[in-house]
Amino acid sequence: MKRICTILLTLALVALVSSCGGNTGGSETGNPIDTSLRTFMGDLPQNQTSAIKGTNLSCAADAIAAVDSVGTAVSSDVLADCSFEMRLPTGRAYSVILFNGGINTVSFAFVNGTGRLPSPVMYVSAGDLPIDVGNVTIAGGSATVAREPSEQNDRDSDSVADYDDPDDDNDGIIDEEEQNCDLDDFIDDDDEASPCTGAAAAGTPQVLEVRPVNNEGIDEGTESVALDEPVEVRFSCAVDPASVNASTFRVASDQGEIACTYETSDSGEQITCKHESREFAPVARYTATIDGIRCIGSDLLPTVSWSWMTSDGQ
Ligand SMILES: [Ca+2]
Ligand SMILES: [Ca+2]
Ligand SMILES: [Ca+2]
Ligand SMILES: [Ca+2]
Repeated sequence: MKRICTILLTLALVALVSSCGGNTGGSETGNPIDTSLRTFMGDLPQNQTSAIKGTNLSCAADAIAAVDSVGTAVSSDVLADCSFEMRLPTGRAYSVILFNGGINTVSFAFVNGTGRLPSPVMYVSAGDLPIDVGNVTIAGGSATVAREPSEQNDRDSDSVADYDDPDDDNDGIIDEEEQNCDLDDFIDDDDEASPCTGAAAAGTPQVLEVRPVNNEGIDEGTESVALDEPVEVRFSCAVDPASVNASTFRVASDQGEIACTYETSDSGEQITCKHESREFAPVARYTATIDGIRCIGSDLLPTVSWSWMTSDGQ
C-alpha cells in the first residue's frame, strides 16, 4: 500500500513538473525580480546505497520534492553532478523528500532554531538570494543540511534571520509556543489543511511538537520512519517524570506495544521514548498516545494521539 501511494504521489509530481515546465520565471536583465518564487538548491552526496536493490546510482537520489501543507508538490530531477535546484512559491512551509526510482527514500530534517526539535518542515520566505543548503548529509534515516534554510529566511523582514529570531512571524507568539494542533509540524498559521478551529488558551498545558510527526490521513505517500527512530514529544510545561510510564506514553501498532526507555530533557519539557534494541515492525502504522502525563504543579495534559508509517527497513 505504501508503495502504491508513493507511486501515485510521484505520478502527481511528474504531472506537476510537466505542466510547469515552461514557467522559468522572469529574472532577465530589465525584468523585476520575481519575489513570489525563490530558488531552493543544494548538493546531494554521491554513491550512496540506493533504495532499490541492485541499482547503482551515482547520487543519493534521482529526484527531490517539496510538499506544502495541502499536499501541493514542486519536484525536480537531481542533476548529473548530484546538485538540485527548484523554484518554490514563497510565504509557505514545505516538507522536503528525496526519491529514487519513484520511491521515497528519505525526508529532510531541518533545524529551525534553538529549543525546538529537528523538523521535517522548512519555511521559504521572500528573499533576494537563493536558499542554498550546501552539502546534504544522509544518515540515520534523514537528510541534514550544511546551511539551514532558517538561517537564510527572514520571515518578518526585521533583519534577524528566522534561526535567531524568537518570533519568526512577529505575531506575538514565540516560535517555541506556536501551536500545531494536528501535530504534522506545519504550525497552525501555515497549515491550510489543519482541522483546528481555535487555538488553545494561552497557558493551557499542551503538546507542542512530536517526532515522528503525525501523518494519519495527511500525506500517505511521503512517510518513511526508520525502524529505530525514537519517539519524542515537546510539551508546553516541564512534566512530572513520575507521571511518565508505559500507560501514560504508549507506542503501539496492531502487532503490539513497543517497550520504551523514557528520557526527560534537562528542561523537563521533552520526553523521548527510546527503543533501539526493540525496533518498529517494517511498513506498519504506529500510534503514540499521551494520556495521563502531568505538568509539574499537577496540571493534567490533554490526551493526544498521533500516528505514522514505518519504512520497509531496507
Ligand atoms: Ca526576522
Ligand atoms: Ca526563530
Ligand atoms: Ca510567532
Ligand atoms: Ca499543523
